[in-house]
Amino acid sequence: ERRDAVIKIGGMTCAMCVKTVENAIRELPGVLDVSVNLATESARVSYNPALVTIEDIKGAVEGVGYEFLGVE
Ligand code: 9UX
Repeated sequence: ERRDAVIKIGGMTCAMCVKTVENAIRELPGVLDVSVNLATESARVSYNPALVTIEDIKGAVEGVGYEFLGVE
């Protein structure tokens, strides 16, 4: 199964922040694709919900020092 979610992320101010968040989310087993947008302070994530949850993604975002502001 493949599911798409847009999550709001706080605290990103530069392109390196974007890459840090993208890499943290991409590392999670079950994440199929991720694209972080600085202008909209959001990430679009495609994932297999049998393998990874929004809570896991929240943990990855917070683990690298950014804020998880919810699912759009
Ligand atoms: Mo984006 Mo953080 O620079 O030091 S990675 S502001």
